[in-house]
Amino acid sequence: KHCKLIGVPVQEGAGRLGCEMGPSSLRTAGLAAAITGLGHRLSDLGNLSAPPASQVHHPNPALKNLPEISAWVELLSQAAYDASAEGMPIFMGGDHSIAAGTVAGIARRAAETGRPLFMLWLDAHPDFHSLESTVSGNIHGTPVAYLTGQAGFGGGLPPLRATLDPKRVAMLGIRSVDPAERRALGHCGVSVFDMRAIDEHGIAPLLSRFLDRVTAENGLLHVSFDVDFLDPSIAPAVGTTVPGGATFREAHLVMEMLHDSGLVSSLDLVELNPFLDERGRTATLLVDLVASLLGRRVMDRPTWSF
Ligand code: DIR
Ligand code: MN
Ligand code: MN
Ligand code: MN
Repeated sequence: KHCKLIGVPVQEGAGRLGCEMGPSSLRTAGLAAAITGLGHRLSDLGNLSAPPASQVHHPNPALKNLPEISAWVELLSQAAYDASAEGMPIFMGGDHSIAAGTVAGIARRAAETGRPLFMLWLDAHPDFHSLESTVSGNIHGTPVAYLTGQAGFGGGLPPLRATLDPKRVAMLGIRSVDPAERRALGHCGVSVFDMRAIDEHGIAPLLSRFLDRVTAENGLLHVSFDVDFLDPSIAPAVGTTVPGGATFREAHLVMEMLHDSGLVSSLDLVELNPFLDERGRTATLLVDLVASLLGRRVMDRPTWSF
């Protein structure tokens, strides 16, 4: 594989400062060496620079930093489109608002290649607010609604060249949903595997079902990984911790299964807030999870003879 690291130092979409240090922290934790150590080719394309804010006005006065985020989304959409011509882009956020741009560009690329794009959203939150329904005003709570073409983004975020079919989106790890998100998700076609579903069925069967669909349709798969997917006890460096998240083993299993599927064509690593980290602990865990996604394993299976 040819992996392309792209740093996206955005923090204006989150409720607190610090995510702009995410790319540095991931580099310091050894992301590049972990990837090349597995035999992959790596290009670190550096960090993108903040574009000038867009001229946008939206009637919702609660929205924070919309002109800045709108400009980032425009820039990222083009950057992701360009990077996805060849190889596997890995977008190092930055808060989750960056997915509005990265996935928009990937979706445009996928539409041109004629292959359906699927998305796996690993997060405590569905990020399914519109610019009208958000209560916090933090735009990192809105990208999935935007990308799937829901109403309520006109005049705020740039028009999409290609939308993502909500029936091709699966969310895993969900455990904090605002009332407006719950209503919108109820009838839109997105598969929401919340923590209860994981507890009742196990994470592997749920993920398998989704991956089988992607395989059957010869799809591309974008994975958007929010640090708060993980339980705060193993990943404290995120601004919006929610108890009861994915365990260390569940997270690695997801990544190992994604590797074995051979389906992942692009990745976001978002919401890492190094200011809240404990000596790089969360960044190091993310590096190890990416390694699992790219083929690190304990043994080459099967090794059982009885
Ligand atoms: C909340 C939190 N739903 C909001 N969202 C977060 O601000 O709209 N998403 N933290 O990852
Ligand atoms: Mn998120
Ligand atoms: Mn989240
Ligand atoms: Mn949010």
